[in-house]
Amino acid sequence: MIDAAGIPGAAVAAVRDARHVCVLTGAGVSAESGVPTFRDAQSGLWEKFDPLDLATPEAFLRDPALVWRWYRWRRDLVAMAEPNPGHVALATLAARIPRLTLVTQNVDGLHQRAGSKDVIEFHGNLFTNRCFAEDCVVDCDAGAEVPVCPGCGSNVRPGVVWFGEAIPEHALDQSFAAAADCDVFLSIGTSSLVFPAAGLAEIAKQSGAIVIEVNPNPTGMSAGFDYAIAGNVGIVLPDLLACTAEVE
Ligand code: BV8
Repeated sequence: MIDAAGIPGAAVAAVRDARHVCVLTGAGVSAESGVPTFRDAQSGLWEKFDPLDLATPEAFLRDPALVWRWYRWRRDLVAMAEPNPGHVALATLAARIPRLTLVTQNVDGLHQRAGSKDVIEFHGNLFTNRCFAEDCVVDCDAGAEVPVCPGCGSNVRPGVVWFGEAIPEHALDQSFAAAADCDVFLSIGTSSLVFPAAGLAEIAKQSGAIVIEVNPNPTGMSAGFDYAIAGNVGIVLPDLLACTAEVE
């Protein structure tokens, strides 16, 4: 049975009857909130920059002011964004099933603003500031061109995980454990290109979970999912939520 949104009935039943659902979200979940995905062509001034070049410690050491201009541009974009129906559906689904673990690669905080609790921020958060030398969260004058640590005077950086940097240990451990324990793994709005986040689906599959992808475009991992639902989160997730609400 395929329902109106193109969600296979067996996928709906798996989510509805799951003891534990683990969700991994990527930039595609925030696209309908007006936040460009990580690999969409960047707009305006940032068009000539590749995010993969800017989101690195090397870029920050080379030109901290440039990197801060990029992150401030993104902070301003996100500050104007609102959670979309996809974010809200995930927050609502969590209240409807026994256990939902939400792991996000996004740094925009929109899941939390939509009401999701205990969000695991696998790649950190855009709005926190960390001392580059001490690697601790600091309060600082974020308005300065390159904020400095009030404690040691080193440059302050945005509290995100850059390429080549380790995932925060707690986030990594919690996410791996949830992927290994869940009955259903939902991979939503991610190109599945960035590791170790993209490896969570395989951990879930190896552990016997039903793995489901939601993405309007096929990804390099689509063939490995039990269900690859082609669609935008703003449509598919509210429909999935509605289907799981239909009690027999
Ligand atoms: C690490 C924060 C080691 C910064 C980001 C194998 C194993 C381990 C590591 C690696 C490996 N192979 C390569 C690596 C290195 C690297 C990596 O994965 N590189 C890639 C490019 C190949 N990984 C790392 O460096 C990681 N660290 O491994 O450390 C280590 C260990 C110990 C000690 C030292 C080091 C760290 C990676 C973290 C990078 N930081 N973000 C910032 O945001 O500025 S990653 C960045 O990419 C974002 O977080 C983003 O979310 C993430 C993934 O991208 P997506 O979310 O998937 O976004 P994308 O644009 O690609 O795709 C969007 C999708 O949405 C598309 O598919 C589109 O079709 C879909 N979509 C669009 N609209 C919608 C939609 N879907 C649904 N609805 C819609 N409406």
